Amino acid sequence: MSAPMQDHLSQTTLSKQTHDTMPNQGCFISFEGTEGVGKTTAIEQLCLRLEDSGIPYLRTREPGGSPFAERLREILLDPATDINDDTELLLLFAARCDHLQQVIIPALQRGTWVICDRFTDSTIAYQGFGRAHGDEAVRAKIDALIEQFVPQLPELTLWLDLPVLEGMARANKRSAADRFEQQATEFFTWVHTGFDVLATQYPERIQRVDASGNADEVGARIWSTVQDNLDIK
Ligand code: Z5A
Repeated sequence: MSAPMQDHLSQTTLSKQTHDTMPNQGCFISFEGTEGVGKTTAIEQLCLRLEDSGIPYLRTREPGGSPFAERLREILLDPATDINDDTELLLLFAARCDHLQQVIIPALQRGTWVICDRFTDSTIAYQGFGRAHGDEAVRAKIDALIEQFVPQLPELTLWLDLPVLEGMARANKRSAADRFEQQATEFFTWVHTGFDVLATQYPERIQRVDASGNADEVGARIWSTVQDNLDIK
């Protein structure tokens, strides 16, 4: 399970940040994938590399990342929460709206990189595909919410791709399952399809990273993908 937001403001300047899309802004990177693919582990490794490169970063997660959104996270993940799919979707966007306004946008504006464990692609994959099996009307609802309430999308999304059962086997070694983790394998197979569809739809932003192999191998693949896509030396 990923850590709540951690602000790491390096003492060094942004001089090593050479990405040229928004030179005065921090980069926004999201991590995506089905359950247990190793996002938390991979994010820890990326943060160490950013630190070595003198890049100030903020590590955060969804749902959550701001005090109010963390309260919604507790509700969303609680197995005792009994809500319908629309309510779940709106709570996720309420959390996201607060997270963006209170945490993500201010950080990017002060030149801090934001490393976010899950973002809007998870909503399309989990709510749009896991829950609704790719139903176009549900996808349209999610796209409309993104259009209305998400002024900033990640510049780079790292999709850690692993066969669903391998991810579940990694995750099952841990503590009790939350409300999402209790879903059947079929749910996560749909979620995986959702990420696959998104990677095809947004090939510039979403980079698929092979999440098989040990943590160091995955970490090295991620660093080289970040370097290639954001022009870090
Ligand atoms: N959700 C949603 O439905 N809609 C949305 O819009 C958003 C989220 C934003 C958040 O749960 C849930 O919210 C999520 C989707 C839903 N539910 N699910 N499932 P979360 O943040 O608590 O959980 P998660 O995002 O799924 O992450 P996770 O299950 O904690 O997994 P992970 O962070 O990807 O993996 P990890 O903790 O780094 O690693 C899992 C285990 O594998 C751990 O024991 C590691 O030591 C081990 N590991 C890691 N890497 C490796 C390698 N390379 N080899 C072997 N073992 C490894």
